[in-house]
Amino acid sequence: MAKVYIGLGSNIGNRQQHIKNAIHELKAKGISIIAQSSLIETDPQGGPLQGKYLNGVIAIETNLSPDELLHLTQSIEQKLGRRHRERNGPRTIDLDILLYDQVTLTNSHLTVPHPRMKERDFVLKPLSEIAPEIVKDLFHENH
Ligand code: PH2
Ligand code: MG
Ligand code: MG
Repeated sequence: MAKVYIGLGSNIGNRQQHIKNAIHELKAKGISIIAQSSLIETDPQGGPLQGKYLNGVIAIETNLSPDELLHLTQSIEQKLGRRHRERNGPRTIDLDILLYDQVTLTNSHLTVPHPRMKERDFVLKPLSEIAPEIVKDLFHENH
């Protein structure tokens, strides 16, 4: 089983409900949720003028490959009504694969670890709540 950290974000409609629904959908697909951060309200970073986000991070265990998991998270985003694909624009629900075990990979759809996670307090804060050692290690890669 791979241990995977997923970032959750929403800034349209009932943000908390969208995040709850996303977690529900993951469980319904056989994904075990092993840790869940609190949800924090954050100012939008980048993109157009848009509303505040609710953000959180979960840890899951899965036998899905990174690409299979990406396929699942994208299908959940669609099912929960995500339509707008504007870069950094407002979204009903965003599910980002942050870390997948120790895997590093880049293909045409996916880069792991998430390339911008280290610059994003809205990821680091909830991640440090459930995995403080990982956040420490992210900034001490040479040790
Ligand atoms: N996601 C983005 C762009 N900007 N800002 C906040 N606060 N939270 C997000 O989840 C977020 C963002 C692109 O996915
Ligand atoms: Mg994102
Ligand atoms: Mg995304």
